[in-house]
Amino acid sequence: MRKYIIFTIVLVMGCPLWSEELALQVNEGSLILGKGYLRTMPPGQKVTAGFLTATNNSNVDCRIVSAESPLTERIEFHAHLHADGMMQMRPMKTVLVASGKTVRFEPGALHLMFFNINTRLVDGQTVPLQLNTDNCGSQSLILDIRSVLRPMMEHS
Ligand SMILES: [Cu+2]
Repeated sequence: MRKYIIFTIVLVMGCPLWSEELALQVNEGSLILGKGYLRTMPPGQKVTAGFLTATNNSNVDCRIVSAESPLTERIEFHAHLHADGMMQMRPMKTVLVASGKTVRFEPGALHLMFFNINTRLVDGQTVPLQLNTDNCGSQSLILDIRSVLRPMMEHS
């Protein structure tokens, strides 16, 4: 352990560029999550989609690397693609939220896919979600559960 620390100090002192980069390192809590919700599932289905916005208020780019929820052990990031006239979903390993930018997970576009759900999702209830990132720490938010039958509300 001590060896590792000394090695790190030498590295930092020996390389001005590297230490500048360290000074730019951001505090956790620089990724702001909002407008989170999860769709209820039609009977018999165990898969559903979740949506939210993620704003990176830090001065470094951040990648969302994983998502956790008590609802399931398997949450993926999916992008929608139009290929050969077909709508396809493509899993993404990570989602980049560039410095100063907002990424929207929304219907028909980038979304969170929840698999193997064994609980019934009830409109009006909530479910916690945590997103883990490389440079922006881990952030949590509460997802509202919304019925697929409820009319979509437009936000101004
Ligand atoms: Cu999907």
